[in-house]
Amino acid sequence: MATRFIVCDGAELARLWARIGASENEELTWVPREDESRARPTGFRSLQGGLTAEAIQKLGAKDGDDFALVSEEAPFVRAAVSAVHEAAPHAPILVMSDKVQTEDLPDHPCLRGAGLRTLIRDDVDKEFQHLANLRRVVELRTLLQSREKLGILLQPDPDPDGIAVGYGLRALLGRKAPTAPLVSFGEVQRPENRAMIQALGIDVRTITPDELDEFDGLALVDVQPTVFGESPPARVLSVDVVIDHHPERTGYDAVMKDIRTGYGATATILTEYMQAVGMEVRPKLATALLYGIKSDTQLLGRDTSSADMQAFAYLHSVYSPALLRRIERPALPEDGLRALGRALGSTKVEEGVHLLVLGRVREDVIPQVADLGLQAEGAEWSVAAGVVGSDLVFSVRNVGYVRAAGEVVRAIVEGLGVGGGHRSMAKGIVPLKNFRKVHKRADRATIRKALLAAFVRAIQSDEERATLSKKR
Ligand SMILES: [Mn+2]
Repeated sequence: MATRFIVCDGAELARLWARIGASENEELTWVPREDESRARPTGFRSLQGGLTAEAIQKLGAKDGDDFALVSEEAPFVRAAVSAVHEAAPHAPILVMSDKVQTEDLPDHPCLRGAGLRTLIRDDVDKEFQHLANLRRVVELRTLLQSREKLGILLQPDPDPDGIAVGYGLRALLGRKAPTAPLVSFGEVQRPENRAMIQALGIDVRTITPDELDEFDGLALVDVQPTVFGESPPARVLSVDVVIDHHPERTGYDAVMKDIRTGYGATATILTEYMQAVGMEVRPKLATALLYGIKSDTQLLGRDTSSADMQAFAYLHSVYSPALLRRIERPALPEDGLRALGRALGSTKVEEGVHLLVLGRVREDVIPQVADLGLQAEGAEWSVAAGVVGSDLVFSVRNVGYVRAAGEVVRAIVEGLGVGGGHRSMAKGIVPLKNFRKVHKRADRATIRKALLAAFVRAIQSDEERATLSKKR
């Protein structure tokens, strides 16, 4: 094992090091200050002859050994760097100091600066953050433990973040679905989100505001009461708990509120709670929370805080990749694959747009085909369209450096249907009767022609606008 030579400046720092607890492969040396010659700290030997290359040489460093210089004084560190460099030219040096900056030191090919007390301080601060989270959990548990039936209310058409947090809160409280169901005023609609609750086996009950009466406890997660319309039901204006990351709203009472607007996902708050109590996070729950963070931050893209990154990293060590794949890539039905085969049979990338028209398919096939379509050579945009019920539904993906997909889709569906999305993904829905009003028919060829023309037009007009605004 490589040896670490620890060179401490004075008795105080040597004792500090000794208290932290030296590792067995550390060779402890110190350079006494003027009045310290008899104050030798236990376990340390003094550097014979002071801070010189000869003294360092006598330590007998071999190839692969490291040096740490522990000091708050720049002259000491400078002298030590030179001495070590001369005696052991290839030995890496770690300078541990809160005051000495590496810029003030002589050039060295392999030197790194680190804090000393600040290293411990960072850990201490982190622990106090855990403690603050622990306090929240204790509050939560105390507040809710005597409630017979707790409603965990999500926003209407719950998204993965809300679902994961509801699921996680229930686990944190040690409850099961019968005494703490996840409820919502509007059912889970997006096919991706349905795939999530299916893969995880989570039940989200759709209820009416009146049905809230059956609960003697109410917790809102990833949502705040005043989101439920102009005049929300009275029951939601006075609740027990709100845990959220959306901008703080007023006009309601909550016994306990934990709103962290700097966070990209509420799932991050829940993950911190679990870390704070030292709860074992099972792969299923970790997968749900990880997916919640991933989808709310668009894979740690915009609006991501370092807290989200840390929670994500923590969850990443326990989640189930197989389960996540099942959520993100739901199994494609055979007729969906055949529809894809027909569409691919005559596929063509035109003006950077790869458009695949599937005909009548199950809705979750459409976004998956859009993902796939973007892999076509020359495609900057991928559009997958299909007929679901009485609507024409299309999913859009782009390579990211072109105009925002959401804007393009909004331009296309204007006056015809609904649509929107983000920079690189979007979705549009146009009722078939509206489509027929404009295009007479709604067969695959007509849909293809109409959508392609609309996309090329929308993308180009966006580009023109972009060029114009640049010129200005
Ligand atoms: Mn959220």
